[in-house]
Amino acid sequence: MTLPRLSNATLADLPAAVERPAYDRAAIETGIVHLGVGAFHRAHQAVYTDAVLKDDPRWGILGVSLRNPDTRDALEPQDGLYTVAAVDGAGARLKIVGSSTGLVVAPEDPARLVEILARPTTRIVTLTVTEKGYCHDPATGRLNESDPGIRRDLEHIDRPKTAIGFLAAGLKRRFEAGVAPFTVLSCDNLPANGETVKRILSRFAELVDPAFGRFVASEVAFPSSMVDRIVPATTEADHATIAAALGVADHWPVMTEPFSQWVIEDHFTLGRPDWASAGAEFVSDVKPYELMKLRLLNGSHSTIAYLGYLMGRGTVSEAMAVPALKQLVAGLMDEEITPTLPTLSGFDVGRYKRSLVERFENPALKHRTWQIAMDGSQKLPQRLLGTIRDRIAAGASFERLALGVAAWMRYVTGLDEDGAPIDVRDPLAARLKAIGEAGRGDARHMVAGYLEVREVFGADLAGHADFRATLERHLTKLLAQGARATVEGLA
Ligand code: CS2
Repeated sequence: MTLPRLSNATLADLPAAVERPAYDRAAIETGIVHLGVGAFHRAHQAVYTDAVLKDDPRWGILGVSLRNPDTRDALEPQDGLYTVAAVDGAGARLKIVGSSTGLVVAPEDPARLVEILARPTTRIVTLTVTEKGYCHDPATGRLNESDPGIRRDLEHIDRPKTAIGFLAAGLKRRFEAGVAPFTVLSCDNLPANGETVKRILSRFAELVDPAFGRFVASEVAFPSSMVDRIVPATTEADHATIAAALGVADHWPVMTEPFSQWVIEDHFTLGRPDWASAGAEFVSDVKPYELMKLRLLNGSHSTIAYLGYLMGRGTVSEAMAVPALKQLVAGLMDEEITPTLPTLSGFDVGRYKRSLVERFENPALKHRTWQIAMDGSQKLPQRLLGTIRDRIAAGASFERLALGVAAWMRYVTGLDEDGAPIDVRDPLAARLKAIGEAGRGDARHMVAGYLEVREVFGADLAGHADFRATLERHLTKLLAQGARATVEGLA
């Protein structure tokens, strides 16, 4: 039997327990353009925004895909509506989110998107384009001027391809027309994401035209934000579960956890939604929140992902079921990460860590270790390497942190512990694999090769003898005895 499709017309037929938009969708205006309408955005910012629209309809979100039409093709026939399922061991809570005012596929008509970005009614441009979407050097946080996308966009600023190119093109139009700039709000897991995107975009703009560069650096607001919600990629099985629960078909539901957090610097030049009424926190400095989250949550996540994958554990909750790995993560957080964090008054870090363990153990979330393992070259600097730098500066140990890095080196060789290929997804995948091959199973050579990847490690860590020796020791053991024995030896 073919089920009818989720849409404005079928909203009224949904089971009573399913939450749905509490406002007139026809009255919503577009105030935000969002670049990167992936699962994370749809389960996070779009949900906070959905909650404010009944009181303030000015902040609907026009979603932009920078690459492929999949999201638009799935959601447009359902009027931009989709399900967010918050799941845990106790069950699922379903909500239909209606904050989308439309979906645009940038490569189909880049000039049109530039025109939308230039409209005075576009007051905020938000981004979740993942770490690599910033076309930067992850070790320094600076624009990578030899990135092919950046070079291309500098030549064709009227029809860009990259997120940085689109932001610049929209702002340039406004600069030329005397229209106040939109606020740029990064929602990616980068350190000081506002300052980082400001540095990258100002440099790009300067290369286009020095006067425009000064405008971006001085007139555009770039609040930093800390975003947190675990949102694994949706599976086929999820589609069936959601359809059974709704009685209508949703071609792209999003599965997530009940937890959600958003901490934002309150610096918006053309206004903003009252996201605080939906639970977001506005602060003057996001840094302590961001360090805590990137290091404790994401640092542990990456460590669990590489070691768990190598142990044959498909999901984070399965990896956490290995007692030695769970213990390793506890030691990593308590002994090596927590001492590097600034204290936040009124914040209970012990409770935060306990809740992280529970979140990682959530049995209903099928969060693949392979998914988190992606793009490690872009993630390691802010997740593990900054913490290692702080530990080195304090003369303190970094054994478990370095094991996470060694496990990444083992993983990106592209062969698992049974000799089967690993589908390594990373902008540097080919180079990383070649380094692994050239090392011929010799940990010393391999570590030396990987440390040469300066855009990840920087010259300081590459030249640190103790860091190098610790990596060699861990990698030797990972290669000879496997991840499980290595973790058991350290936990
Ligand atoms: C994860 C994050 O995929 C990953 O690298 O560590 O997406 C993580 O789930 C989120 O940052 C949680 O807020």
